[in-house]
Amino acid sequence: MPHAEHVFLDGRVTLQVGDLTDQAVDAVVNAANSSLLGGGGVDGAIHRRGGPAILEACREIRRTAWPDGLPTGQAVITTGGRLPARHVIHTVGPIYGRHGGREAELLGACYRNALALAEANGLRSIAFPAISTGIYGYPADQAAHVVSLALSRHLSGGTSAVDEVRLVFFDRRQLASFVAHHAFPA
Ligand code: AR6
Repeated sequence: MPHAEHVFLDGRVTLQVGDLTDQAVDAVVNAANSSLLGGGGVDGAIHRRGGPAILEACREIRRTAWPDGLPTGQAVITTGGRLPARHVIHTVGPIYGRHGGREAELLGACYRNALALAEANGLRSIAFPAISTGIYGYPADQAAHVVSLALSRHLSGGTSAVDEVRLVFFDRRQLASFVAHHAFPA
């Protein structure tokens, strides 16, 4: 049982420390870049563990839907390959300081669009990493505020069939920062 401090929105959102690639959920979310062709951080870990089927599906998306790359804030879905998760939802977080003050809006869009895609595919459980807070430099305290507001608004709308959202942090310090700065209702 997760600690009560780590459970929000009537149990639909839980925080945990762990490796995103271990999560046995309907979909894990990849903090990708617009090429969709892999990178470091979570992206590298997902492709390493999930195997070549994920990259092949991403290449197909580039050939068809997004030949110029996936824009920041948008999301697409592929197989989970050999991951314990059935699917990967790839989204592109904002690079902090590179979007003329639209960073918060774009980070919120990543979470909203990933959830919308999960819903459109009949998925019920989803696990997110702390998008943009690694290589893309988004300050973790600000991200906690933006992400908790976006999830609160989306999930309290009453139309989402997603009933399990895991926010997975790589270490305890990142999780503690989120707990200190979130804006979930009490
Ligand atoms: N499980 C959970 N969290 C992780 C894991 C993991 N296996 N690995 C890293 N983190 P990042 P970004 C945390 O850099 O900032 C890639 O090259 C990490 O500590 O993966 O959105 C892409 O291709 C951090 O808190 O994503 C893009 O080019 C968070 O996940 C670029 O990085 C996100 O860190 C995207 O940068």
